[in-house]
Amino acid sequence: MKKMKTGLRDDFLWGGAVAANQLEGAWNVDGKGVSVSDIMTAGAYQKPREITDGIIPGKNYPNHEAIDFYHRYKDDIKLFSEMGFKCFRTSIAWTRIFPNGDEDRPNEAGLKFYDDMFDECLKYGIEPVITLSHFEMPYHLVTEYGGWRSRKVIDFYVKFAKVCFDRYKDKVKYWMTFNEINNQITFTNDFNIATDSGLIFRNNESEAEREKLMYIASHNELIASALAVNIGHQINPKFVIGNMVNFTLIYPASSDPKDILLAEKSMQRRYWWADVQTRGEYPLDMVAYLKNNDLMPNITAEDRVILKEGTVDFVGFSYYNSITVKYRDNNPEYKFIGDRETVKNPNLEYNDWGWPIDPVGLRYTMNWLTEHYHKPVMIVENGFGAYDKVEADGSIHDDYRIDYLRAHIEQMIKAVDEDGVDLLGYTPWGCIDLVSAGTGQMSKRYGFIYVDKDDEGNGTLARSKKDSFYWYQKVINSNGADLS
Ligand code: P53
Repeated sequence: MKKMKTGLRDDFLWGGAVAANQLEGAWNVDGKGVSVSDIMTAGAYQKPREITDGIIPGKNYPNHEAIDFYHRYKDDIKLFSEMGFKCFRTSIAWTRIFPNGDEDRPNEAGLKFYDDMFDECLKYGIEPVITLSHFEMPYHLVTEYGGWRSRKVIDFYVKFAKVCFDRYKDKVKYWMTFNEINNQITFTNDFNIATDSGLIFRNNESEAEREKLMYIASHNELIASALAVNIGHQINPKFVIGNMVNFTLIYPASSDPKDILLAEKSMQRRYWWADVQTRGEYPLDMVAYLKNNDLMPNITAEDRVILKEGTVDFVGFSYYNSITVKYRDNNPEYKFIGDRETVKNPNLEYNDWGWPIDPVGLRYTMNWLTEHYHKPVMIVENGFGAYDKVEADGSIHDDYRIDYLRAHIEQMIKAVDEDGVDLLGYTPWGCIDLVSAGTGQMSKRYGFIYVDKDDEGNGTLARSKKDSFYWYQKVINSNGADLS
């Protein structure tokens, strides 16, 4: 059904989202160093990616070539502009700017690439929305410093942020400090903790040791994030700088009060990073948890000032799905680690990778974030990973993707129109097919634009338009009024 008008702002940022490591390729070109994502092999559904110690010849590292955006960005950005994008969310590969992370001076060839790429966006009136760290820290910082467990990494990150802010201050207005900083709550998952914090465990560290290190690393990242926000605002007071959390809404499995309390405790444990980044202090429930479990990182008086002075302007979040948790008697502390508490939600359908589909959860999420943080929000990832079929004539009928996005955009507009949420923009994930972060597959596709490449790395890399391309073009053109 057609609606005549939505309450979305006139300057609403419709666009798409990607991350440098998942599409640029050119992993060792123009002085780029090795990042954490460069040492991850291809996995599959329920087959985790291997995190190798450096690059081992003969293994398949899908991020090395990815979709070669590094050499094809002009054509790709032209396609984005054809869809009507108002913004394009990507990240700056830290290893293009500081190949090892601890150099004194940045790599000019890396800086130049982003200058040219941002110019290409601006040529079409597309606003770059930039994540500073998206799962791609220099691997050297892992081997030499142990990743974010070291406070020294704060200085390296802040230097990287400052170089980027200075260089691109007239080209980029919207920034985010760390992608999905809270994924590491599932610290038993090697991928999540390596990508978020560069914590790679090779010595059978216990769960307790992992958890402790995760809170130390997180604290260091939060200090780095706050310092970056503060410096960014000094460099250009017009900068709009956000945090970024993965929002996986957590429902109780039943009306049993124990399930409800577990869901609440799980939400506290999963989202406290955003509390610190928006309010500048640790929430009381986390202070209690960290103290009671001997997990409290060393928080200095100076740290407290830094956190207060570096709060964000908006809350960026990704939303793919909700999860549902069930209380078990062997969990009297109402701990949340991840899969252990998660049960299937009989009210929802699941995609081929076991992710539930829950558009109403997006509206709930937008309400929750607004009520907790009182800041504008931006949906910087949302989307449907699916296998696509190319027909004999080259067309791709991805109506399942259109259905998913339509249902989510409908709920997004209700949250604005009926619930008063202040929403800056919407950038669906993987607007052009790229390497899946979680599995390393090409075949888990999100794009409006198809890329001819398979999981073994074969294909021409040619781009083509899916049905969803034309659909999203219409959505943007009508500012969300025409979702048919
Ligand atoms: P893929 C796990 C859970 C939710 C979001 O994920 C996640 C992950 C990591 O896999 O990551 C975000 O590619 C992330 C993107 C990622 C996207 O979601 O595993 O910010 O880098 O590609 C989708 O299907």
